[in-house]
Amino acid sequence: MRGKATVAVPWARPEDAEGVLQRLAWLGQPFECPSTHGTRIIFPCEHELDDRPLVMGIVNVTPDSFSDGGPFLRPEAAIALALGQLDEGAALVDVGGESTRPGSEGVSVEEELERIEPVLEHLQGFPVSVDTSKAEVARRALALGAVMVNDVTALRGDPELAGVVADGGAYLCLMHMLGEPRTMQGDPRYEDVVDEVKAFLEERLAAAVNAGIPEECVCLDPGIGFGKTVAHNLELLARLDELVALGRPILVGASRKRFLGRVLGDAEALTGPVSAGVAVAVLAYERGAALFRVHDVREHVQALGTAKALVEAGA
Ligand code: HH2
Repeated sequence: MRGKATVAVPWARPEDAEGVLQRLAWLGQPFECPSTHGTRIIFPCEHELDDRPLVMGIVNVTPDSFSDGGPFLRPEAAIALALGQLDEGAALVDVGGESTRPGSEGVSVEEELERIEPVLEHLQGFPVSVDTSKAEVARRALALGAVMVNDVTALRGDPELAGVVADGGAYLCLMHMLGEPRTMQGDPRYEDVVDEVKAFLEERLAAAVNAGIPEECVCLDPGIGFGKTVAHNLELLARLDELVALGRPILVGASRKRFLGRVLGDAEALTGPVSAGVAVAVLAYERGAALFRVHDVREHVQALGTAKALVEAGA
């Protein structure tokens, strides 16, 4: 299967087929493929991910995520959240079982799988991304129908992960992070944050392609809040066009992050307001961002839909 660049989506319920096909239209023209488990729908992984803006709903199946840790640890709650986000217009949902908030310690493969497996099982047939850096977790998630791996370590965390993504024909998000979650907000320094993030993403994209992952399946993310001061985050967002110039879709994840609270004058803020995240998303869209990883899907879908209409009216 290596290098074949297909995404296999097993059906959960045949009656959902029409809606699922519509939601996955951005992946390209699907075709049917009989398998031992029944008919699977294969999406050619050739889409440029450029039908922007695309909203990715965050589903944190964790006890300790920075803004929503706890409430979605129960599978039923996480599933309801994901289905609600898809109803509100999310193009896909990003299911994660490990928090990467500043200071977090990480969890074992077993624990991560225990958290997300029941959720992924139920979401089969829906467009799901798995937020993990572990090859074993990604392998299981792809087997359960996930179409994207969102790796905050950009393939530096687990040497096996690139092969799993390539073999699974999955999309991949490569994110920039300085250091590791436990220590990253200590005292992050850059000569020029945009130049350094850009060089990093370029190098990681080349590494992914070398490992057999088609370039067309990769999106890039500056990693807002991952080893960055407020000033670094603002500069990255202000000069986003320089990252867009890399030629791959750019994903921005600013939703509820603490730098937003700090921008608004609360030096002790642990989270930022939804409205501030929406403002960032709209301006990032205007600068060329394609994907938006957010907790509050409805607000972002509405704001970005309006921004798109405005941009197109002026084109
Ligand atoms: N941010 C978080 C987690 N994963 N992935 C990408 N690609 N980009 C991001 O900015 C990003 C990410 C952190 O946010 P959240 O999932 O809400 O919190 P936690 O890591 O505490 O679960």
